[in-house]
Amino acid sequence: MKKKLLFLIPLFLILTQCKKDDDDPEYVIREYSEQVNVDHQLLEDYLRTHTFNYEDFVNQINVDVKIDTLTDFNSSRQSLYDLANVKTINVTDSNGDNVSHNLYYIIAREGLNEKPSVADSVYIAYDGLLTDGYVFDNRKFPIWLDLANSLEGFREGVSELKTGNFTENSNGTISYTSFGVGIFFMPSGIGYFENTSSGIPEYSPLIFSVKLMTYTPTDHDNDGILSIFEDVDGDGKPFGDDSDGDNLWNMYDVDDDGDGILTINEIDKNNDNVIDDSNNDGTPDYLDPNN
Ligand SMILES: [Ca+2]
Ligand SMILES: [Ca+2]
Ligand SMILES: [Ca+2]
Ligand SMILES: [Ca+2]
Repeated sequence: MKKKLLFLIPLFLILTQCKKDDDDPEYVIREYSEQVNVDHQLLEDYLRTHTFNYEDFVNQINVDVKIDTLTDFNSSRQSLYDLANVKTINVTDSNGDNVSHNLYYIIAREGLNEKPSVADSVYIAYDGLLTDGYVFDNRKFPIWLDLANSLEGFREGVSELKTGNFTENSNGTISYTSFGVGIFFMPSGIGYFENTSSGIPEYSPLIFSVKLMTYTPTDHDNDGILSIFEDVDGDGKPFGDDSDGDNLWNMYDVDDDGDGILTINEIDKNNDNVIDDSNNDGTPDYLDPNN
């Protein structure tokens, strides 16, 4: 275990040295295919050499995720690597190739109720840290975040959690219980990649622990179709889907087929609560420029 922990140090130095390339006018952004293997190695070394307070999540109390190094004194504990699931996410390289990225994730507590979609707004408390332990963001009290505008690794992780229960207290505040808690470990390609952000160096793998209090199904363009259902190609994500080719994704486009009739006025003209498909060709009217 100790040997692997030492391996983290030289690898981090390599990353820091590469950062100096910033001053070089010839600086070229790395390819995802090149960076992803470095990041996977760094993350897997981290996962194998760390653990967390998983016992605390067996009952339903409100506890924080505490990540700790595995040492000779606690080596019988399960490592993060033992506990992690992997979700693969494709990112397109400059030559058009799909590069598979691993989102390593641990569901510390599943939660009880619904999962948000990757395009919904979530009410969450979270910590964000680097593999060297530096905490770059900390939200002890929950805030609303739009997953559609969040890092890909972040929204793919948070959408694996379920909400819990809430009760309104006599003073008007709300208490949340039994909500989902997760820990997400992402290579930089589904994080900030070459960008720096509040103390995060470029090409940094990121770690987030997240508590999901509640969420709101979100319709970004208010056209009557929830953003997650504006996923025309059916890949589970509405990002990049653009039926009329006007460079405005359907989730932000109030006239999805570009026929001059607003989607909201085309969905259900006869008010029977069924989405209209006048010519029965399988394409609903709001996506069919000829209807
Ligand atoms: Ca919509
Ligand atoms: Ca469009
Ligand atoms: Ca739309
Ligand atoms: Ca239309």
